[in-house]
Amino acid sequence: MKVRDIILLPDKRLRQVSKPVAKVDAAARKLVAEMFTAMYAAPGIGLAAIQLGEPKRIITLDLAKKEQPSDPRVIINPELVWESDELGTYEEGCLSIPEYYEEVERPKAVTVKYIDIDGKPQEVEATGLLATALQHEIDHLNGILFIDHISKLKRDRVIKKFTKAAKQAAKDAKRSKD
Ligand code: GNR
Ligand code: NI
Repeated sequence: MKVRDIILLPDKRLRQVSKPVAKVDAAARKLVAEMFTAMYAAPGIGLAAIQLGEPKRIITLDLAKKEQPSDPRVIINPELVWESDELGTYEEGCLSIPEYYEEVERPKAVTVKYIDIDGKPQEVEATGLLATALQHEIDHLNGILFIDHISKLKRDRVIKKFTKAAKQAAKDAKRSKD
C-alpha cells in the first residue's frame, strides 16, 4: 500500500471545515488505516483526515514514546465539552507545516466526547500532551492551524516561506516534464 501524501501549507483544503462521520463503515475504517500509515511514516503523534485531503471529522493519535508499546487511538466526531480556565504553553509542530515549531498557549486540560472505531460513544479527560494534541487536531477539523494561535508577524512569515516553496516545487515539477 502506498503511503498517502500529507497536504502542506498553503493548500486551501487545510482551511475547510470537515463533515461529521454519519456511520463508522468500511470506508471510514479504510481511511483510518491510511491515516495511521501516513502518521507513523511521517512520523507524527496525531493526524486529522483533512491532512490527507479528506474533509471528515476523524483523528488518529499515538502518544507512545519510541521505547513504549504503541497506543493507537481513533477519535471520530469529537466535541470539546469542557476546557480549563488555566492555560499552558507547549511547543507545537504540524505535519502540514514541516520543521516549523512555535510555542502555543491553550487550555491545560480538556474533556472531549467522541465515538470510537466501533461507533461507541466515549469521553476522555486529558491534560499535558494529550490535551494539546486533541485541541490541535480538533482545530484541524475546523480549518484552524496552530499558526493561527501565534503572532501575525510570525504567521505571515511562515505562510510566505511555504507559499514560496510550493511555487518553486510546482516550477520544478513542470521543468522535469519537458
Ligand atoms: O506530530 C505532531 N506533533 C505535535 C507536537 C506538539 C503539538 C501538536 C502536535 S500534532 C503533530 C502532528 C500533526 O500535525 N497533527 O495534526
Ligand atoms: Ni497538525
